[in-house]
Amino acid sequence: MPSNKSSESLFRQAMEVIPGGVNSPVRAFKSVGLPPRFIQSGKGARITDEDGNEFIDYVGSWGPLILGHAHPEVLQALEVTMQKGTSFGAPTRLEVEMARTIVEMVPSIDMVRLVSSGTEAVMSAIRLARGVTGRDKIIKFSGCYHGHSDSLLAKAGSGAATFGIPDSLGVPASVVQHTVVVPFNNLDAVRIEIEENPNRLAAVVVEPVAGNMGVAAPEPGFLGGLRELCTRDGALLIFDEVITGFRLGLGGAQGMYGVNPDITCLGKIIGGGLPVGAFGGRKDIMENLAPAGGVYQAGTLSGNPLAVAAGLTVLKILKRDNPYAGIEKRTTLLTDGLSAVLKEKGIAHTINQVGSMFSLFFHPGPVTCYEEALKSDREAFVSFFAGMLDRGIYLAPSPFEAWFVGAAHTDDDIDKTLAAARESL
Ligand code: KE4
Repeated sequence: MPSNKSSESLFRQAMEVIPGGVNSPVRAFKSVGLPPRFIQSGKGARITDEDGNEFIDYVGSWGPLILGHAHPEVLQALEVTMQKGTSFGAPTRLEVEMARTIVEMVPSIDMVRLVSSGTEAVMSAIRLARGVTGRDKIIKFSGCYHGHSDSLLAKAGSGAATFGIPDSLGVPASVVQHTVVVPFNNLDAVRIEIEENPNRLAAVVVEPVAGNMGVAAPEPGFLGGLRELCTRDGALLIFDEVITGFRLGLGGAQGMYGVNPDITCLGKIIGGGLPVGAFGGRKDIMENLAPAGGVYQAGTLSGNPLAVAAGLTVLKILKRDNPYAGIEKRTTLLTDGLSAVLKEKGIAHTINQVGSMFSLFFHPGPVTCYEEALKSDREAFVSFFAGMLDRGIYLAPSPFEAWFVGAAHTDDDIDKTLAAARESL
């Protein structure tokens, strides 16, 4: 068992001055019952913890690092940009270039607003949809996560009640009463909600490919059905592509499935590892945002030059090199290999893969929604996670997250990962 003395000592120190010892809950490794590893550095597909243990990294900072850690061109862009200063609170040329790049790469986006996180992007998109439609109600899907804004920290109300209840302390019931939560991939539930409450819906917000229940793909017709239902009812369709944007291809999930939302939320990859979020859509929608329109939204560090320089560089490389086919091929090598080992050992499992993101569920499957994902064997996951960590493979410390393969992962990394999996299962 590799030493983690420094990580354990840092975790004890952290617990004294940071709630739970971390700045984002999932990092605390609570659901796997282990102390978290404090990471000292990363390069390519590898990270090194404070005890000098090196890992092949399948978290990639939860998705942003599709090109790997410390990419030389990203670092170069940051070096050049930081020499000119780090933030001005004034418009810059870089923001125009980023907006034009996103508009050019995402056909459904005519205009885009940059923010500093995925949470901000989705929270602002909801407010915009409510401002444009004059309606309050929103529909989200259980197991889809859209950041921690109040309206979206809701779980399904009991029984037939078509309003959400708080999914966190501190969220007023009065806020989430406007949030209806239905199962992912359940188009009928959305249809019924709209038929029973016509012209009340401001928006449907969805991860077009779910990444936060583990990975779950949209069933055939689901996204197109949402598009149709929203158009008919005058509600806006919001795709939360914070994970899938520029992950599943240059066109994201909307490009992969050929369904255009009214508003797209982005984050992660477009920041290249620095804090960026964005939301964009048709001009007639986006021009309702202050100062052009009456929907207020703001941010001191929105469009920050360093974050934009990093993100722009990543988008330029993705456009130039288009690494998606190779990344997906390597991902399939990994998922096929994992499945073969699990079958050999007679372990019930389901692997849901879309492009370069996937999840392994210790459950015979299928897993098409959160309710099915919850049936997975948690103990099996915890034991697998620990075995992989001990063997130098760094996975998301939760069965309800995705593995991310990137351009920096090599065939040798895949072989090493499969060897570790064989010993860990
Ligand atoms: P942030 O505010 O964490 O930048 O983005 C929120 C968000 C929005 N939409 C989707 C689809 C997301 O996946 C996220 C954040 N993802 C989680 C993990 N899946 C971030 C990890 C964390 O919370 O520390």
